[in-house]
Amino acid sequence: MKIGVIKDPKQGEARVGMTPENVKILVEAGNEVLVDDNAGAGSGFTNEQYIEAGGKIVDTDTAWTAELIVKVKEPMESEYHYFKKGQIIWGFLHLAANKACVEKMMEVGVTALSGENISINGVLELLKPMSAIAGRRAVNLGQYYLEKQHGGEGILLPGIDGVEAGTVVILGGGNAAENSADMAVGIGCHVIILEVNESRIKQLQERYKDHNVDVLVSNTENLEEKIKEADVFISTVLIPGAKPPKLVKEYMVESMKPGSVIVDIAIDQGGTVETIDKPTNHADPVFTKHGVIHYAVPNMPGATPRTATIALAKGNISFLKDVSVKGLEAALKSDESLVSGLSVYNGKVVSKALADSIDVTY
Ligand code: PYR
Repeated sequence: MKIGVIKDPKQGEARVGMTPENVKILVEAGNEVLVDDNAGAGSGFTNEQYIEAGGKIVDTDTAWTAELIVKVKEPMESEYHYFKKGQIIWGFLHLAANKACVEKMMEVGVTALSGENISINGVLELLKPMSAIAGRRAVNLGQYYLEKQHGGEGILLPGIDGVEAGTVVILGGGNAAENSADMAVGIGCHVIILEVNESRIKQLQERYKDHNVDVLVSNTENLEEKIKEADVFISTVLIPGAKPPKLVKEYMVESMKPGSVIVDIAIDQGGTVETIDKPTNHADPVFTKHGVIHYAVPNMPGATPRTATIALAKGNISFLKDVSVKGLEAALKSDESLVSGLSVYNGKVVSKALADSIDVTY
């Protein structure tokens, strides 16, 4: 199969969907791999390394002629004209937040494989390392924007002897949340986690029992109460394949401390905070509303591309190999996990969560 590795045009996106090592695996399996010029540069992989691995360096137009397109993020509007019938597009596509892209995919008849929805034994294995990066970065970003010169409250999150530490409130108790909590605990913050699932609450309570962490049931009352205590508020709510609800209402944001910081990790799926109308980007990542700094960048791991590319390439290679060697239909028949990532099939939306989120035919 002809595979195209695209240099992702999303602002601040320096990751790439394939390392030279993965190109070698796919070439040895009988594929032709077209690598967009300098696609790996942002992640520290040179054209020469891809050539040595058996790839061909081409321009963007040529890379997009491939049957299997490997991206990092959803196609941008500037890329829609490349779509062709029967093409397979792979990436962290977050289509529930990208209706225009889905409509174009339906019109042209492409297939979309959304890596973030791939579930292996109930675990979103490909999303997991990216959530970990976003979760860890969220605490660092919180600290950065809390500084006075960045418009923040002017507090040092870990505190110092005799002066109390800051409070990090985390909405949701999944993988991103756990990574944020680990970071916040590691630097000595007071952490509050709001989670809906009872057995998960118990797990988190056990995990953090020796630390300054409160794990509480996530409901409106607790959210209203605890958001007021937050120096940094991190939203990690995820409903696979779907838009999450706007749980954080404007009046809750208004009740927050002036100069506190919101990091909405959930913004890639549409966001959970009423005061965030649209995503920001790495070049202009924050805005202030009601005195609260909002960070809403949807591709947070794009800022640490070396780490993130190595992790995502480790996750996607077995799927890309299967699709390219067996063909899409056979690969889907033999692997339920791959099916969980299928959002659009030859122009038809096949994910109910996606169809419901953006109101298209299922
Ligand atoms: C990202 O890493 O940007 C995803 O969308 C998962």
